[in-house]
Amino acid sequence: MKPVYIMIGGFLGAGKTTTISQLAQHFVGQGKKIGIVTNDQTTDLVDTHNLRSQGFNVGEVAGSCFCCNFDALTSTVEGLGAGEFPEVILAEPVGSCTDLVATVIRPLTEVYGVPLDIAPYGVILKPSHGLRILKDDGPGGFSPKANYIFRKQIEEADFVVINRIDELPAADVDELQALIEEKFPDRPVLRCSAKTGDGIDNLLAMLEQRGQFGRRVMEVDYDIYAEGEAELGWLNSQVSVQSDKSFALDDLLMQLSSNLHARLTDADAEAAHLKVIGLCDGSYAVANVVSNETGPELSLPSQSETKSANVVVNARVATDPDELETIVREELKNVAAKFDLAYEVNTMQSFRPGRPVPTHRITE
Ligand SMILES: Nc1nc2c(ncn2[C@@H]2O[C@H](COP(=O)(O)OP(=O)(O)OP(=O)(O)O)[C@@H](O)[C@H]2O)c(=O)[nH]1
Ligand SMILES: [Mg+2]
Repeated sequence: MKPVYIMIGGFLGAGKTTTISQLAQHFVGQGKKIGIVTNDQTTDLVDTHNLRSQGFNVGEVAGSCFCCNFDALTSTVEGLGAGEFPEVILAEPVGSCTDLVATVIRPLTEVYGVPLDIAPYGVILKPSHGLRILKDDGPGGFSPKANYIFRKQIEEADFVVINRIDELPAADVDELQALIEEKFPDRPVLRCSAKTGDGIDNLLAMLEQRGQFGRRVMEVDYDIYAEGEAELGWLNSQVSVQSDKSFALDDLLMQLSSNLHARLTDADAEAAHLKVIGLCDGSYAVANVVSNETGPELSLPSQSETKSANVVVNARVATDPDELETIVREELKNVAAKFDLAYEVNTMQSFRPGRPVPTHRITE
């Protein structure tokens, strides 16, 4: 049996990791060996910590995206099993990448020497920005160039998943579906909640289909793509905190996310995805901000009291990375003071991603 390769695309904060976790649980429940590949421009990935904390086998491509370091993707896939491939490989590309059919799926089929059973390529639509972007209703919080990436992601999809139906008004879901069908016809549209699991059965059925999939190569203006990516400032940091007294890990993460959200809103810097994970003694919590409008949420409470924790902050925000770093450093200081914590910033990287230069690009 060839290993099944499932790649789940979609914009920053769309719900890729949450969906992959649902899929992974399903396959593990079937007794299958799975492996997950995460991807980001630097190390210290909240997603990797999150999925590993759930007990999954995770390999990380850090330092460049799948498309620009195709060999890192394949070597990470090969490293997932001890000498043999997992039966199911779940891959999460960077949420600001597009052109993944030409630069990842086609090369996996046509260049990579190991035969894989490649599932249809699904892209998760992020409603908070999607509705505004697809309606051409103002800039949607981002610039037209970042919006270009959002649209291109949907254009190359074999199918589109409208996520977060647990909280979206039915009228919005209908409107989103109509917009996708109008602007990107011939792509099945699924409705799903990666959080509750609603609709995951339909997603699984879609992923089992085989046929004319992974073929939507498209024209991409790499100048616009590069500028759109660069407009989203990137920050990854890892901080250790400790105190003489116990503190509630969930409260700490929520306070930090709320402070950061308030600062970004004041600075008119739209969050594409801000995520914070706190890890302590076998327990962990995650807080996220997926748009300035929606604000912070504790997506995974730990209910832990602790005297020390490891906190990882990943942020993609439409702002200057130096300004983003200043905000994060100041709010770490403020929150540490409020919780009476000593803290140490172990790593802090902030930058604008460079121009994507794919290893392979197969458009024939
Ligand atoms: N209410 C609700 N929240 C969701 C759903 N899916 C994901 N989320 C939340 O949305 C946030 C982002 O989800 P992720 O799965 O981390 O998104 P992602 O696409 O992997 O994000 P990046 O890796 O940063 O691009 C988290 O707070 C999730 O808990 C959903 O179906 N319903
Ligand atoms: Mg993710």
